Amino acid sequence: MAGAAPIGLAHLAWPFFDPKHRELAQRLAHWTAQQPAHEDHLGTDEQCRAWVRRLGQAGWLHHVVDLHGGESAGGTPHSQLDTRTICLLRETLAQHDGLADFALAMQGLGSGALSLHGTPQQRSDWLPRVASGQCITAFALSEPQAGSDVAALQCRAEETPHGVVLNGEKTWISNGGIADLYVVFARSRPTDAGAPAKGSAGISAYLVPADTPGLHIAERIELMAPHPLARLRLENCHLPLSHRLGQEGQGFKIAMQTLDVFRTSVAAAALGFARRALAEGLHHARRRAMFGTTLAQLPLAQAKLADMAVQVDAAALLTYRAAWLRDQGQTVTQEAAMAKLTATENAQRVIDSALQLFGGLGVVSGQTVERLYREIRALRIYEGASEVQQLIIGRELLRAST
Ligand code: COS
Repeated sequence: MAGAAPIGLAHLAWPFFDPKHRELAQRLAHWTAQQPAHEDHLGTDEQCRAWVRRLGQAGWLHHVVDLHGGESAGGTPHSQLDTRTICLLRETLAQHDGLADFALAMQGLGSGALSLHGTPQQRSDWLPRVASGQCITAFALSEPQAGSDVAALQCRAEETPHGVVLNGEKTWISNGGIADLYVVFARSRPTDAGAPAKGSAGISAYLVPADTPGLHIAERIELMAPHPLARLRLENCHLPLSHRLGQEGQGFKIAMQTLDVFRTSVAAAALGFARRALAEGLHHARRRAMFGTTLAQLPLAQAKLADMAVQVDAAALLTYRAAWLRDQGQTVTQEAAMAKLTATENAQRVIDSALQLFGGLGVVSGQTVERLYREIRALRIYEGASEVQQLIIGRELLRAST
């Protein structure tokens, strides 16, 4: 991390973590410091592929993929994924390079439904290659008219005894264009009248290899902080029924359970970006001469740094709580939503404050704080916008109080 003081690992002393997490975090910090960052000459797709390869070869992707699966005490699928480990991975990688975090996270999100609901055959067909970085995955849920409102999705799956045929459109698909495997959510169950079932009922999940005839990359989408992203079109994609994940009609719950795991990790990534911004702000304030002293000695700058530190720790506490609770086998729908909401919103404020401390330099292209400013914005939207998290928290509160 050229230009900034190294970020400490003091939070690892907090009781949320076990010795195995502390050991992993030390090893990861050491490995990450030796990796290249922002290899812009490679182009976004190539950078992303390179990160997947490196993360796979170093063994880190094994932590976002569950080769064996399992159940919680209540009998619902509960993968053996260790949420605290995933959070530490994302937090650390995000401090180094947003694309490194993205590459790791999308291997997890893209294969999350397989980790949770895959049959032994489906797991062995795909997951070892996902974990080694040889197979890139994507989670294809959103549609032009169904982003926050997943239950409104229109993509059709016609199941017959001989297979399934998919037709429709998917958009905002991370890894779209470079993925080898798409997990596609589509409406499979007709109502009695023969029309598609409404709402969350009747949605199923399917494994769609990238070379399936009829699967097209309709458009590549450019973001302000680039990562591979595309709109997909599915035209008469024929698949064997063995490519359905879980039971027919379970797709909505599979999607929500997958998001329950990875939303907490979005919070961790935001925390990583915020920690980096705080470190950059401190480093700069100590060195910037101003009014006969340094910026760091000015009370207003100290107040800003103090606010930044409080927001980082508040985000960290909610993030680690959600991760720890899930690792105890608990359902964390509300806690994950609280963590994502707080960590992403706080990170936006922390990064904005860091940029303000840099003054004009902060908006110069290529400055770390300028890059962080572009990188954080999408996290308040993807995997459930802040407003969706508020909706989830509100509903959980009302449910618990009846
Ligand atoms: N785990 C398991 N089951 C869940 C669940 C979860 N986290 N959340 C909901 N369900 C179940 C419900 O229990 C309900 O089951 P029954 O029909 O058996 O009662 C069913 O799923 C429908 O749930 P609900 O009524 O809450 O559905 P809604 O359509 O109201 O859901 C929200 C609304 C906003 C919660 C949902 O659409 C959502 O999460 N949207 C954001 C999606 C998102 O993150 N998009 C980004 C895509 S990835 S970049």
